Amino acid sequence: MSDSVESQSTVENAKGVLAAQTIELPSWAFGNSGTRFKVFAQHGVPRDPFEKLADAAQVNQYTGAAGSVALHIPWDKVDDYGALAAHAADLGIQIGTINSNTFQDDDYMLGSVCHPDPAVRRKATEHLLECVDIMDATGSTDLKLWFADGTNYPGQDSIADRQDRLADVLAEVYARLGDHQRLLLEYKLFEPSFYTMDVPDWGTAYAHCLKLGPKAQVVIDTGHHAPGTNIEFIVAMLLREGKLGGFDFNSRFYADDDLMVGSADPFQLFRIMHELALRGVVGPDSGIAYMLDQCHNIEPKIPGQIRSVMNVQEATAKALLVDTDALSAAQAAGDVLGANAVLMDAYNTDVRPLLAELRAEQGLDADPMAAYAASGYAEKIKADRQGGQAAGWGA
Ligand code: RM4
Ligand code: MN
Repeated sequence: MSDSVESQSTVENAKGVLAAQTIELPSWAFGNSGTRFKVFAQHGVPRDPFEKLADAAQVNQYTGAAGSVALHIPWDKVDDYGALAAHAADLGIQIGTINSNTFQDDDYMLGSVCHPDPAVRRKATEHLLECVDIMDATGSTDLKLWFADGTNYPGQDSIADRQDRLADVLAEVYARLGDHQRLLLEYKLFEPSFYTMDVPDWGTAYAHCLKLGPKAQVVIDTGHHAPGTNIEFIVAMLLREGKLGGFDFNSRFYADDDLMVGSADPFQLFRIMHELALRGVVGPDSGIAYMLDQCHNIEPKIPGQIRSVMNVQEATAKALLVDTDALSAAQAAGDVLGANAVLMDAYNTDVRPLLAELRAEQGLDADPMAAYAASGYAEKIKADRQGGQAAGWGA
């Protein structure tokens, strides 16, 4: 970084944006998880949603940037959601997005909201409406819908009819939303359905959201695309149309790997954050929900989440350091190499000292990973959480 006055103000601006940035954590990241081959149980994992929130609060304590937690229903079902929200507040965090789950019931073998049997569609719809009831109780504003629906074989069901069924259910759920609540529709290219997914891409999600109205927006899960997909283009398009509701951040090498965001392709994460930084929509007032959707199958979970938050912060910091005046000038002049160099200069900046400085200014430890490791919390939960049923993907 040069010492020029301009770059100093760029750095100060970046710090201001970074200080306000928040990244929502997924409750399920703290429970046991694995692949279809094996779930490796870890010691000290939470046994209920209250303990998941306690672990999430640790991530917030050391990063200062993770003040809310997304719930997954029914994995995080409790008798008293008001008590759960109060517990979150006691921990200095809050409950964020409510994620529905219509993929773990025998009835859903041929789909949920797109199922050919109206009784199954009704059951799925009731679940989605229940999720809105939970939002009312927790104060959550966002309902995130991801559907495993689809088909495995050509001819199995009517592609078009399934879209009609989907649209009907979405309309019913949309009508149930309060004024301050949103419906966020997530797409996924494939898996668990292999021939067609009913919401396979951003175009399908966008078309449904457009028809539903302003409270319906699209969620980009970074792991849900074909290899090589230009995700930042999708970001730019949805932003342009006012339909970008949020992100499920994670990394993928091959399919929906759910690895730590920024681990597989930090340059892709930077390119995504660049599109957002350019339009000034990185902060909590942007109306874009920045969430992680990850599973820590072999690494410890709390540090895995801390590292992920730091990875997002680093990509954001680099994006905020792009010299936008120089970039615009190079673009206007048709200076291909110059424009690319402006971007790469920012990407190649080591922003770790800047973030360490910011944390110190915020009263945080400059090194969140080391501070958490030294805190003794990991040892404490291993000792304390004896007995009971460890929470897991699906519980
Ligand atoms: C799905 C999708 C959803 C997530 C579930 C666990 O693939 O990404 O967002 O809630 O997995
Ligand atoms: Mn997701």
